[in-house]
Amino acid sequence: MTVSASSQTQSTQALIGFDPQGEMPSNEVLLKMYTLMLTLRFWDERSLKLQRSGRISFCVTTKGEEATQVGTVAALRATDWVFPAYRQPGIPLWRGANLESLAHQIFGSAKDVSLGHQMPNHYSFHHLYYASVSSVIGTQIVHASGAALAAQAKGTDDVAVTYFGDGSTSANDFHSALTVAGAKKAPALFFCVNNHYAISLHVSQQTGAKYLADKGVGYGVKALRVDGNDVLAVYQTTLAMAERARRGEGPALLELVTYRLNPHSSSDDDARYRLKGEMDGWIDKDPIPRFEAFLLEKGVLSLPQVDALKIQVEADVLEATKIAQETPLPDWQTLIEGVYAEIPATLQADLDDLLAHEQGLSLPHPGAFPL
Ligand SMILES: Cc1ncc(C[n+]2csc(CCOP(=O)(O)OP(=O)(O)O)c2C)c(N)n1
Repeated sequence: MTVSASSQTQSTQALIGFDPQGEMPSNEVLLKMYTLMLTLRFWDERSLKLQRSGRISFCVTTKGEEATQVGTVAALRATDWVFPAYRQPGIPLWRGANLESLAHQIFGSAKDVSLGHQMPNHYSFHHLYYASVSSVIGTQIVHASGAALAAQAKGTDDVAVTYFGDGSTSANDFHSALTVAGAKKAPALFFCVNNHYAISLHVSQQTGAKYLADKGVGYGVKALRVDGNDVLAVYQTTLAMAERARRGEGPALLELVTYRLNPHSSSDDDARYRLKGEMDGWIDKDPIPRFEAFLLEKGVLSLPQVDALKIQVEADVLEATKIAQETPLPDWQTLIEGVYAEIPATLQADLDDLLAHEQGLSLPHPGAFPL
């Protein structure tokens, strides 16, 4: 028997775009989607400025990837569990978290739900069915398969979803999660946000697969490639795959093809590895102006409304971060609380030691810096 080399590497994944005949959100929802995309953009800008001026320690942004968050969450139920990576702040915001709670988290203020124990941008919104962010690449993918199996066992028609990057498809957890979900037809949606980079590693060096979506095929998981910069294409495909999963027809892997327009994080210098000229084409595909043009053309929004919205959203972001910056930090004692039922004497002794030193250190409170 002879096997041709081409048949082994062949891919059937066409890029899915917006279908004008497909399911459309109401005008009210379209406006909410656009407003959230703008909010995310201003949130990124503000976070980076806060980090660069030393007011917060670190940040990851989602510039360019707004449609992957907003298009997916708009198509889900508010009670579908989400297991995020660190680039999905749009999910809790869509589900009703306010900007202030995100701001408290990045400052690690006394009003942060994790009291500064997590890195900035590593949010937890359990009441919004949004699990804590883990920095460890890929761990959340298995959690989604587990939650999907739980929904299946309970006989509900909930789906569980997870987000991860192109680099995360090389993690062991990707394999484990898709293996079990495929075998058990678990109602899970796997959103692979292909932003083309895993820090400095371009996706072309990450895998020999032609497309990341192709990886789903081997697990018996429905696999699709979607234009991740077209919020309506993302919305329509997510809706269709969620309905399919709710009917018991199994999981789906959606490769959302997009591009990271900022460095990996505030600790990264992307000038050292970006391919020359690569960014330009992607700036032209920026999901926000694209969606804005659509809404203007359809008469959902007018130009004066767009301008007013931008001013309002920017002001809201500024106000939220101002409040968080002026909020005291958590009490030092909280450093050692919340893990042990009874705090070990050695830990308390360490903290007492730290407090004794702190008297002489005069650490600046982030709120001491002017905005
Ligand atoms: C298990 C593990 N290995 C390595 C790292 C270091 N690390 C942090 S982010 C990252 C790249 C992740 O890339 P990708 O999954 O494509 O997501 P993106 O950051 O592009 O959204 C790596 C390797 C980590 N956090 N966890």
